[in-house]
Amino acid sequence: MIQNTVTQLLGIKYPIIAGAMAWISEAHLAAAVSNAGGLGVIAGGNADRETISKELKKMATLTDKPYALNVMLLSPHADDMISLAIEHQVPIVITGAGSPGKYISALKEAGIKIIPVVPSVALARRMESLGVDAIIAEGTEAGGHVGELTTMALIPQICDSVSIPVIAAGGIGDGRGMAAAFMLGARGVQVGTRFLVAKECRVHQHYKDMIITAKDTSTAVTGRSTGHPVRIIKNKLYRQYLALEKDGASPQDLDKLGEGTLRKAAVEGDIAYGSIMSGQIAGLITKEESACDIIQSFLTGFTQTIHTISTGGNA
Ligand code: TUI
Repeated sequence: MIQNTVTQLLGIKYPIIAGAMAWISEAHLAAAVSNAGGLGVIAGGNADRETISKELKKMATLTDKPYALNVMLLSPHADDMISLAIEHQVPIVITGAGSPGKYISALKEAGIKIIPVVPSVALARRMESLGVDAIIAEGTEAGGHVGELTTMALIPQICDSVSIPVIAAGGIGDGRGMAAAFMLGARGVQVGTRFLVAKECRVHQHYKDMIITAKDTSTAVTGRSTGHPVRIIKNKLYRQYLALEKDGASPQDLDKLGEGTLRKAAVEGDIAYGSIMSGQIAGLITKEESACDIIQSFLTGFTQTIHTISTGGNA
């Protein structure tokens, strides 16, 4: 057990939170993470009310441990996701890709903890003033929709700017990364890419294989020019995107190329023309393991790293 402000706030054993991945983070993976002592998460993504309602019902049969619903605020179904969280008494709501401001009073009234993901100090401060319970500070190493700052630069600056607990995300794939994040002031980690290859993760096997065979330089960010930056593994779709961008395509045409492509990769296994969202840490990930083994290996690596440093040993 690691008991700190994050585990106490969330009622969990270990301060390890599953990163939400649209089309991927469903009840089986979420329950496996929660049952192993972390915080499992169901990704609302762009899904509709009925789809997520089913997942929440499933979740209630698979675990009695705390879990979170991630609400992607760019989704046209974001309002529905918040009302579902209240109806199903989801203990924690994590938000991404925007400000949860208009939902905070309703969530608080329902006794739901709220944790926004932020990519900058200004947003972290704004969220704290809105009364959120903690912050997930996500560096640009993360997969999917990302900000500009690295985890290394972002975490200490956010920790010095807010008084609520900070959870680090982006580029954290093992216990060493977790120890590094804690040294920068975080008291929890959010981990996405490593849980993509969990045995309980039902993403298409082709997607998992792309993570397992990825190297350090396999990912890139598209869409910085359109204002929708997304980190993916480089493939044919990526090269098509670059060619269009070079030809001076409009932001609308560029965004259109990406539509429906995450589903294509995650559900259909089209690794050539699907979006394989992944963090930069994919190069570190070499095998499929159970969610429980992933969490245990984080804890072993974390403890060993801190012990090695404090006793003057070498890595
Ligand atoms: O949300 C994410 N990562 C995601 S969402 C996603 S689904 C998607 N698919 C296609 C296009 C776009 C999204 C895939 N990956 N991470 C959390 C995150 N939130 N990163 C950055 C932010 C963020 C950005 C702006 C949070 C707040 C924010 O506020 C803007 C404002 O001024 O309110």
